[in-house]
Amino acid sequence: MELEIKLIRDHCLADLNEVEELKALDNVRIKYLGKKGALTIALKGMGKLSSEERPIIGKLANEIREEIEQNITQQKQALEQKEMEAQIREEVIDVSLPGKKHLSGNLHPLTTTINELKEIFLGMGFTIEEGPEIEWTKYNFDYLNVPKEHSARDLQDTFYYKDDIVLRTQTSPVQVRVMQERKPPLRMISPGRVYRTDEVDATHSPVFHQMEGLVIDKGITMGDLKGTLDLFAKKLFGEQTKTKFRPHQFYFTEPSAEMDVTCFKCGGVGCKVCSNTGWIEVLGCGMVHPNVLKACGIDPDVYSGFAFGLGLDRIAITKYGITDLRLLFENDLRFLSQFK
Ligand code: 2U9
Repeated sequence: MELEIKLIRDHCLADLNEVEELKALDNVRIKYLGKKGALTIALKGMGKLSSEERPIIGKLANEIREEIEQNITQQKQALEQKEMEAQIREEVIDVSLPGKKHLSGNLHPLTTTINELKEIFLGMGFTIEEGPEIEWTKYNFDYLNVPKEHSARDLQDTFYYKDDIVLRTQTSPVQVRVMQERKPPLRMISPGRVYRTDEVDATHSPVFHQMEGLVIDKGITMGDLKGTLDLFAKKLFGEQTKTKFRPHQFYFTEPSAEMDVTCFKCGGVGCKVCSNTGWIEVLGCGMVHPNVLKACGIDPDVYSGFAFGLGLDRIAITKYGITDLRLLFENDLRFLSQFK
């Protein structure tokens, strides 16, 4: 038994000399000192020893276990030191090296424009409403007083999913839904994506962004419309901006108009941005047509309202001097990173 346990010690110390890393060290400890370890197993034979031999072997066995455990502890400290030094070597930071440039994204010019408009109307007490992009034709056309045979309903203008389901061509259905759900007074804007079967070119895209607004209350007049939209123009393009309204025609408003603002580039004297007119067309607007009020369960003899609609993409490309609408959708980082 003495020889046997000394052999086990020698083998164990030999194995310990081979150890290169902490995990292996633990395996050696288990192999010799573990429950099924060689030394543990050998010492199970202690029972067969004579009463003279037992204390001697016992003492030797404890010495050997002690020696092995000491050796393991030293090795462990040495290996941990070695691993730490390796880690320090790996993690050494050469502070003279330039830092890694973290490319931070930035808001898309469309998002910046939408947020700017939202801030202006929130400041005027408007709510921001959203609604489905896939819409019933009754919300996209019928309730908006668009005649059954109007070309806007045609396939070449509108994406049809089914006879009575389309991709919305404007965000007006959102206002209709709110007018049917909530009673006046109402003051809201509805920004969002709209779809029309337009060919893609420098100024058209089958998917683009609009923002419409609506005010419904007792005694709302064209004066309220002009005052509100004039203030909006001054907040968006600058306090010196002037506005003018030209008569126009929409089915969902009567009377209707289009609003121009003095060119923010040349202040109205005429330049490339305003094609030398001094004015830039910004939006369409009008007093909500009584048929639309009725279709939404609002009595046109008690309430009146005004509405407006603008193309967000057009506002963004005008404000940022972007010459091609497609740049807004092509996700070219060289273009987008200009708006940091
Ligand atoms: C309701 C009643 C009336 C929304 C309006 C316009 C005028 C308008 C165009 C702007 C640019 C469409 O994308 S565009 O080509 N829109 O000029 N939109 S009044 O009128 C409404 C909306 C909802 C219930």
